[in-house]
Amino acid sequence: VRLLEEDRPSNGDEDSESVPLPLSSNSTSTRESRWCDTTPYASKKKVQCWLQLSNGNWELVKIIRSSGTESVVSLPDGKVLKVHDESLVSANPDILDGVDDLMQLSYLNEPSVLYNLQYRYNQNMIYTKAGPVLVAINPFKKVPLYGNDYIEAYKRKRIESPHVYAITDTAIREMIRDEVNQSIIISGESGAGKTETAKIAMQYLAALGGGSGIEYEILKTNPILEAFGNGKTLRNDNSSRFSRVVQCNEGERSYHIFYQLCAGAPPSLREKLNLRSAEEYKYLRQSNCYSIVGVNDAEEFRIVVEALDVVHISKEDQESVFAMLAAVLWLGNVSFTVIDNENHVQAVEDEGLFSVAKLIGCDIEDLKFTLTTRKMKVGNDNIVQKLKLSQAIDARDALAKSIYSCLFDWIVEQINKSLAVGKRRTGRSISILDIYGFESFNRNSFEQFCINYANERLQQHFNRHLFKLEQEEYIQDGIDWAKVEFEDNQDCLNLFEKKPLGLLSLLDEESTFPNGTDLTFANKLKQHLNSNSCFKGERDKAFTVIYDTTGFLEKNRDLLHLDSIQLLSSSTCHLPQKFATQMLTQTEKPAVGPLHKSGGADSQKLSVATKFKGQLFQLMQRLESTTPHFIRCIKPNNLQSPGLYEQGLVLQQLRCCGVLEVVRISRSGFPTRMSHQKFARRYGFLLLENVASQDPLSVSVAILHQFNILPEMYQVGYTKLFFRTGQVGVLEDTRNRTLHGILRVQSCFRGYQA
Ligand code: AD9
Ligand code: MG
Repeated sequence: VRLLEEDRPSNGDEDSESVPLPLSSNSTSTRESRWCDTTPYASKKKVQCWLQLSNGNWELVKIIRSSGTESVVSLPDGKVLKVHDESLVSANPDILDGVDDLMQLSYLNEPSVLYNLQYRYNQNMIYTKAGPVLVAINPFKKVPLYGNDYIEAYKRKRIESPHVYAITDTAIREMIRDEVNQSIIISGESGAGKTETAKIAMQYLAALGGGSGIEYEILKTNPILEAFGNGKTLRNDNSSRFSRVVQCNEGERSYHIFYQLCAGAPPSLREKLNLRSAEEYKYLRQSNCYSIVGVNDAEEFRIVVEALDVVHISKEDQESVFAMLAAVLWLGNVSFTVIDNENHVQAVEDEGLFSVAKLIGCDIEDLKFTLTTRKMKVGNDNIVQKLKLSQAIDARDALAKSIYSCLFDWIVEQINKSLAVGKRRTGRSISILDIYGFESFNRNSFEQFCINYANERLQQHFNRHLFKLEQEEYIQDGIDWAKVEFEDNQDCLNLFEKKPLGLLSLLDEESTFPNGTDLTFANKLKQHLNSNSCFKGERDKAFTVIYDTTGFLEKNRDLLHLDSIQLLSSSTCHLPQKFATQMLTQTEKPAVGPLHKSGGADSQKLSVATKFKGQLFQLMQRLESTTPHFIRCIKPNNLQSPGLYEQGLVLQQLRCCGVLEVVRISRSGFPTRMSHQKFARRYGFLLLENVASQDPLSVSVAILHQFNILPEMYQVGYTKLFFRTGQVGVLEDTRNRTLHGILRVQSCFRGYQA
């Protein structure tokens, strides 16, 4: 028995023109029926079960015999095995194959969830709801789910299958209905599809704006943001990154814009900037990768320039932007010679150095001096310290990074200005957050530390919100509900944020010690934090990240010298001057005054981690005042290849980003709910007495009695019935058996007629 007539999907507007859609199985309203079961393998009468194979994958097996502790099962390939019952996990009836909300599954266990997602994925149904959360699995190919026909269909509510369009539509409706700002929070691992998802959401907003609104203009600025903010990594050819100007791993690339400029700049610009091909710049050469399959950098450059025109960045300013990019590239080529036994250095006067001075608009002697010395305050005296080779390289790289980061901020500012011109503000907004997701590699460093910390904060936001929603629904429907205190990740956040003995405080403290090293830092953590269960990584066995503290202190200390900022402020060009001001406000604590007051006072600088934390708090504050909508992006394989679904990889992500947890948490309450009407309609025919004339609530109560559902296993709300996990399974089994019988009788009858 597959789809029964009454279970067929209803796309709302029945007589509306239908858009070609991928098959969507029994899509009923998302929250109405959610059946789950905590028992791993409850009934020996189940025909199908999940069995975990030695490679970790789950296989659907048929039970041939069961002794009570052991069962004989047959695998799809015909093999027959004897297994312990504990290794079997309940599988859902076929009717639930590919449901578009995981909450509709009778048995909510990992293999069932994995199977359901895979079932849909194989049919290009990459979106699935997990209750209130939208799960999106990266197809790594074009899927026929987008474009104007679809947008129109979602707008008119002709389609109800889960989609980014649908969630965006909900956000718009709620913004208007409740007059509350909305946010669409997209998370997932690198390469999982967050940026693409964000663009799809924007596409929907832009289309609703009729192709002329601010949303459309925002969409048009995408090439700029991607050129300056994205680069090729091993995980994603178009990865959103935040620091990769001076360091780049083998096979990866720096930001796209560098390669685009080198490949696409017209001759006059090349001459002005003394521009070479990408291969001639050390920063770009170090990773030994210059191109991306299927991408034409020169063509992309043209698109970016066009977009810069659109946001009204003048041709002069564009040239200044490109000059700054060239300055960064040439900075990487600046080299030093050691001049004494103490490893002190001098900058080599070559094309690199000259080009930097010219592009930044500063004196070459000043540049040489800044890159090789450091002004310090000792007591009341200003002294000049010569830099050693490694320090000079750090100073050079820090300058390159800062210029790039200021350039990025400046561009964003220009875009914002251009978008704001002449636009009426309605006062309400939808924010789309495309954030870097949890990362766990073989080796995890400071970057992962920051990224994962940010994700813990977001996770808390996610938890609080979803638990709250869940419980509010019980209260709204007036059921007897003792509030469940949920276990959140506050302990983990405390581990990061607690003062003075948290990861961030200890890191900052060690970073200010001249003699502090990554090792003394690691030892300090062990000494002070070993008693914290999160520190040991036992918070959740599914997710333990091991960080290597090598390089932590260096990355945390802001190596940009005030001398470098002063150099930029001495520039004859307006961008470097602006950047100098920008750097000062960013690197110093607010209390500290302007440039002239703080010469040499490096101790006043904020560490990278502290700045990061500040930005994170600002972000959270903004999100806190919005109604969030969550999208969890999942990467089905590490090869960026279509059609490949690796169960283990998907499962790990589902666990890490808390999708299964949302599901698990809902188990502790009354996760299955059905309106009185639906319940009465679905099971009423099983009643022995005639109830045709009765109201849905009375019919429902009669069903509950006939099937001996214990009072503590359900609650009757104003509009719905709420069940503990697994309760409806019994009813559903009976219903299926009965229907099976009816169908058999019918087919016999048809055979007889024929
Ligand atoms: V990172 O954390 O910024 O490194 P993202 O942003 O999660 O990462 P991105 O959106 O850039 O990943 O997606 C990676 C690639 O997957 C894209 O370049 C596309 O080739 C592919 N992708 C992602 N989503 C879709 C989609 N809905 N349809 C088709 C997709 N391809
Ligand atoms: Mg991205």
